[in-house]
Amino acid sequence: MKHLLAIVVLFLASCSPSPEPVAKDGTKKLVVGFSQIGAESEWRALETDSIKKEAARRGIELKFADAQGRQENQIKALKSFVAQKVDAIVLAPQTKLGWENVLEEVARAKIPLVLVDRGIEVKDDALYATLIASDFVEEGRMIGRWLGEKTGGACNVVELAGTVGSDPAIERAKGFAEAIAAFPGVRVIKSQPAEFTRAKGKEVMEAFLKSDGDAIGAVYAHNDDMALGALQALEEAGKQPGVDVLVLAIDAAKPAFTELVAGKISALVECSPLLGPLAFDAVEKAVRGEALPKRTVVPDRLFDASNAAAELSKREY
Ligand code: GYE
Repeated sequence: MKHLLAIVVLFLASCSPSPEPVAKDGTKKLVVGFSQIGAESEWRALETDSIKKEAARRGIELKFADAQGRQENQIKALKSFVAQKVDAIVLAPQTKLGWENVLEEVARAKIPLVLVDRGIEVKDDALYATLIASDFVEEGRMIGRWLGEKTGGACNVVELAGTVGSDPAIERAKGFAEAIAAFPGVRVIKSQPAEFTRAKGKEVMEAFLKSDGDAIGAVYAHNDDMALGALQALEEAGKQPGVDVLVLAIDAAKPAFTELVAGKISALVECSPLLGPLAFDAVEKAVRGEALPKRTVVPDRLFDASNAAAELSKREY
């Protein structure tokens, strides 16, 4: 009889749900799922770090899922967050399309979803609470305008584009094209995706140098990492970046910023990856049921030889 009782008690204990996470002050801890794209760039590593640090600072339990560059893994992560009944979800979406079904599942479970860093296209904007990101079209315009003005309106450009179908790749190409349209002599002679990585940036730049060699006046890379890969390719081909070929990019994190100060990169537009504080302000408001603006734009600045050196020691990322 005693044995039977012990077995029943053990059984019940093993079936009881695990206790809800509790914060130091005794209130229930928020549990937030974060679906990250991967670790393709310096920017993304900085964003991951900012989100993890901010969650820890606020006593939020973060369930972190790295999709290793595959949207299907992000969709799986969202489904698993729904199954785990998290309080909110933060999503950095790899591509613009393909979210409708899984976001409907999230909405049915009444879990607020905050988009960070990239936007998506869905029929119904109510599928997400808010988007916190830079204005990628404007980033592209700023670089395009700079190039048009600095080159006196004549230059052949090769473009290293970001991940196909991603918001920043689409919008940075669009903004740049829009700005250089005012300078008919500035032309994109080749454009190819290089996945936002240094290795691909180098590989594609090598191919551009083979096909177009001396005709190339500038490289426009949709992010720092591809620009750093392009620098390597240029130097290995015996070209002097900043003199023979101008290199321009977006992100402006420390490794590329250092090359800007050294004169190898000629202009950078920043894109802040420090989204943790804004993301969790939004999460906490959404969980409380407060209204949020559909979009918060993170402002960006342009840096070149005129202001880079003074900025370097002040850079936060
Ligand atoms: O510019 C790039 C990255 O989504 C804004 O993704 C982000 C971009 C960033 O891999 O470096």
